[in-house]
Amino acid sequence: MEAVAAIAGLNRQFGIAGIASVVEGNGGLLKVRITSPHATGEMYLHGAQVTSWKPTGAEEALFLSSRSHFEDAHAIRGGVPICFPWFGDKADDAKAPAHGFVRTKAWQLESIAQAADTITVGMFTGSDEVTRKWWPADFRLVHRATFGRELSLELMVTNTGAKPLRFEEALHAYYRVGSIEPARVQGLGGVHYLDKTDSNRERVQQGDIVIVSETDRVYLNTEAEVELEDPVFARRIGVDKRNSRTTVVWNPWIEKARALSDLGDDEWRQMICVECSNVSDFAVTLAPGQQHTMNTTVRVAPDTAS
Ligand code: TA6
Repeated sequence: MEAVAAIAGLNRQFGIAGIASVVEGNGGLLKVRITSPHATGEMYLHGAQVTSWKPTGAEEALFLSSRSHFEDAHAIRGGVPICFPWFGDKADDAKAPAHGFVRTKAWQLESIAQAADTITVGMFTGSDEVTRKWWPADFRLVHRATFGRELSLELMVTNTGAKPLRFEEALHAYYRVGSIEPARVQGLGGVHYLDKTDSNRERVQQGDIVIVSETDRVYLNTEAEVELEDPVFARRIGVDKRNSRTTVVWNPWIEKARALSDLGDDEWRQMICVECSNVSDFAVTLAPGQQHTMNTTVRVAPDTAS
């Protein structure tokens, strides 16, 4: 009964008839469902996580694991999880949750706005007694997702405390591919990267990225737009970004995929993560009251060449 009342209340306040509504999603978690002439999409309040974007006339662009958890304590495996305020393991606390704590937090709906061809959904969260246990700092986060022919995401961080704030962040996007083996990531040739499968050894990318084994790399000091070429789906996914100095590329391949309980054994073939981020030496520092916004825009285009 409570969920029904909460949903009704949120739809009265934010719903747009026939276009955007709050509904009960997997595991009873609430999500905003978008059905516009230009795209359909979904965004959960759990982690302010976009889990679907499908431009009209195109295939779903985001990968979502068939084995994902949809529970308070777990991150959703797929879509675009938000990593904040650290990336990967917390350097000084092995017990801390990987990729920070906001991807398992219940965010609040801030706004749903309709413009000519787009729908923008805004959600927010901030520091509280739980977050301060892991990270003694005060902050406010706003995540806005704009659904249309393109998908645009912006993550805005405000230092609401009295001390400088230093954090890492990533929009940990999972893109859906027809098959990973013939796929290629273009745009990072010549860029230095840290190879997390080889003790973070620093290397230089030679040409396109082709996935032939577990791949877990942090590309450094790059604001380059990348293109994901997917011959099986005969499409290209373009990802550009602003205020982001690192790009993470990840595919777990066979063994790592088997070790992940919330990923189907064979699903590594259908996904690749390309993550606009500010991690490692490119973590962001904000003075009290200061704000930082990282943006990414995703486009899907048929690949006439393949
Ligand atoms: O973004 C790549 C990465 O940091 C990998 O090291 C891998 O662990 C992946 O994220 C997934 O992390 P998760 O905590 O969601 O299992």
